[in-house]
Amino acid sequence: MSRLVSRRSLLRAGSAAAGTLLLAGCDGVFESPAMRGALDFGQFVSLRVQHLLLSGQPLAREFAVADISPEFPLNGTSMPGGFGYFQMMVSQFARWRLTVDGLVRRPLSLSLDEIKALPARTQITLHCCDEGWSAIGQWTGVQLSHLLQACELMPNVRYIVFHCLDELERTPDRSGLYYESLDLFDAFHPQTILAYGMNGQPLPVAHGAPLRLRVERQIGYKNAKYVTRIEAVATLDHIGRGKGGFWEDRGYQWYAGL
Ligand SMILES: Nc1nc2c(c(=O)[nH]1)N[C@H]1C(S)=C(S)[C@@H](COP(=O)(O)O)O[C@H]1N2
Ligand SMILES: [Mo]
Repeated sequence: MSRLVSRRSLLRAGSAAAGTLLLAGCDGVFESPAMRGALDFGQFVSLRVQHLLLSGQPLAREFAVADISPEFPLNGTSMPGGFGYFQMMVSQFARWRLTVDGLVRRPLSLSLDEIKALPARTQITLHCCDEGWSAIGQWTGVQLSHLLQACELMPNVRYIVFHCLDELERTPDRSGLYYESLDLFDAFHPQTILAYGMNGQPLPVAHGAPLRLRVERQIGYKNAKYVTRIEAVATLDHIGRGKGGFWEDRGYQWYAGL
C-alpha cells in the first residue's frame, strides 16, 4: 500500500516538474546559468518519470523460435541506391556511423561495433504491413531508450526522427528520402529497438542493414530501415513535408498503432 502511494505521488510530482520544463523550453530566462542546475534536476526527474510511466505500458506479444516465418517478405527499398551505400556494404559497414543529434546535450556518433557492444535485446514479433501481409521475425538490437539516455535529451523534445539512407522517390530536392518519427512514449518503450540482427544473423541488406528501427506496437512503415541519423526535435514541421514520415507526407496516418 505505502509503496503504491509513494509511486503515485512521485509520478504526480514528476509530471508537474516535466510540465514546468515544457514551458521552460519556450522561455529564455531558463537558459541563464543560474537556472541550469534546476533544469538539470528537472530533466533527471522527467527521465525517471518517463521510465516509471512507461514501465506500465503493455508489451506487444512475443513469440517462440518455432513461430519464426520461414520467409519474411521485404517491402519498399531492397537496397539503397548510390555508390556510397554500395561501398559501405562491401566493407561490411566498417565506416558507417550512426549520428544522434538535434535537441540533445551530448550528440553521439557510433560505429556498428560500438552499437553491438551496448546491452542487447532480442524479441520475436509479428510485423504487419498495411499492404496486406504479415510475418514473424526475430530481432536483436539496442533499446532506443539506451541511446536517448546517453545523449541527454533537452526538456523540449517531443519527437524522435529517424533519417534513412534510401531515397524511395527520386525528386530534385531529395524530399523522397525515407524518414519516420515517434513520440517519446513509443521511443522509450522497452520493445523499441535499433536492430542489427535478424533471425540470429546480421541484418540483411533487404531488411535495412546495417541498422533498422523495430517499433512493435505500430504497423510496417513506422519500422524505418537503413537508419543513419536520429534527431531529437520539438516539432516535425521542418522535416520532409512536415507530416512526420515518408508515407505520412503522402497521406498515411502518423500514429499507426496496431
Ligand atoms: N528506409 C526504409 N524503411 C522502410 C521502408 C522503406 O522503403 N525504406 N518500407 C517500410 C514498410 S512499408 C515496411 S512494411 C517495412 C518492411 O520491412 P522489411 O522490408 O524488412 O519487410 O519497412 C518499412 N521501412
Ligand atoms: Mo508496409
